Amino acid sequence: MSEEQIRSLERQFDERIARDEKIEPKDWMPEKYRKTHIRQMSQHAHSEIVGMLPEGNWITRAPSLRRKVALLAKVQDEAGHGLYLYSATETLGISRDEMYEQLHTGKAKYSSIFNYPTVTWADMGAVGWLVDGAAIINQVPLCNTSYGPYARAMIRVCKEESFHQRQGFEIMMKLANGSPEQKELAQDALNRWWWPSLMMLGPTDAESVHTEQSMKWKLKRKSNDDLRQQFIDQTVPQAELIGLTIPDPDLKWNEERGSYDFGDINWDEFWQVVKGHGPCNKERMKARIGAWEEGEWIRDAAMAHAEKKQERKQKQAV
Ligand code: FAQ
Repeated sequence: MSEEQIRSLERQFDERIARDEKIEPKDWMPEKYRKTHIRQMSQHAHSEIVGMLPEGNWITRAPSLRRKVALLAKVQDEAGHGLYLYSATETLGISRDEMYEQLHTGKAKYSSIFNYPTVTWADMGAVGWLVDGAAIINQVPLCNTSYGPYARAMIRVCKEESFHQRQGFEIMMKLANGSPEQKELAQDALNRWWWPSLMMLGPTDAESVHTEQSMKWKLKRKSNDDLRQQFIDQTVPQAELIGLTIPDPDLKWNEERGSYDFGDINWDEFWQVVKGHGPCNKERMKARIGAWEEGEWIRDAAMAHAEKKQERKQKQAV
């Protein structure tokens, strides 16, 4: 293809983005657009799959049948989200095996938030309320992202996330209105999950290397800082409603901005976790790599079965 032809395709592509048209797998797209989507979408898929681990830790210890059923359903939903997202990413020309390889070798990231431990039952409340709450705020704009398969996957994911957020908030509400010990558990979980939840929405806009280009391509519709502010403004009144205290002495309503001012985020901690030095990074990777290795026999068996079925079909056709 000549340079002139490429420029013309790029122009047409930019016009389609400006008209808010969805880009579909077989459409022409700039190589960087394809690669950026593979990066973000595969990391999103990995986050859903790794994100099953902190909550999976509590399924056998849920305090009642009702709580167990809800938690089990939630963790299964996260598996489903990971699978839609891997499928959507495959439409960009990368195989699932390559994506797993990138996760297992540390080439691909997954969300920092899943490298924190879930030490009490109240953490199931905090994860649902705060982590899924932040995930919804980040993902609702993605329902309108420019790449069709990603946008469509996000619509279903968001519907399920809203159930997740509510089940978490309900756990927190119940604990916060329970005995003094239960309230303390809820407050302790909020204290531990608040700051990592703010970090989860990504580095500040000034530090975010991808935001500018991703906003131009309408992959991202809102910046990391805007989403963080939205999350804080939405969550503070919820904490007040159930009588819990956000662990930030600098948190203050700013009448002029119509938003909360908040304290400094420990970005050193964030980057340490992203680089693999968080409290549970090693444990999470060990669990994922272990599952992949232990699952080899079943992948082989499924392939052998599919081949036999195909052979039988061919013999019958003769
Ligand atoms: N953790 O330039 P930016 C969920 C990396 S799903 C680790 O701002 P971007 C559901 C970033 O990748 C949670 N790394 O990047 C659930 C980049 O490095 P790279 C996941 C992070 O892409 C709930 C570098 O820093 N959600 O929670 C993080 O424009 C409960 C520079 O950053 C998604 O993935 C981080 N927190 O903005 C499941 C949503 N933040 O790639 C189970 C889709 C940034 O160049 C239980 N993703 N980095 O090596 C996005 O919206 C974006 O990718 C952002 C980051 C906003 C996460």
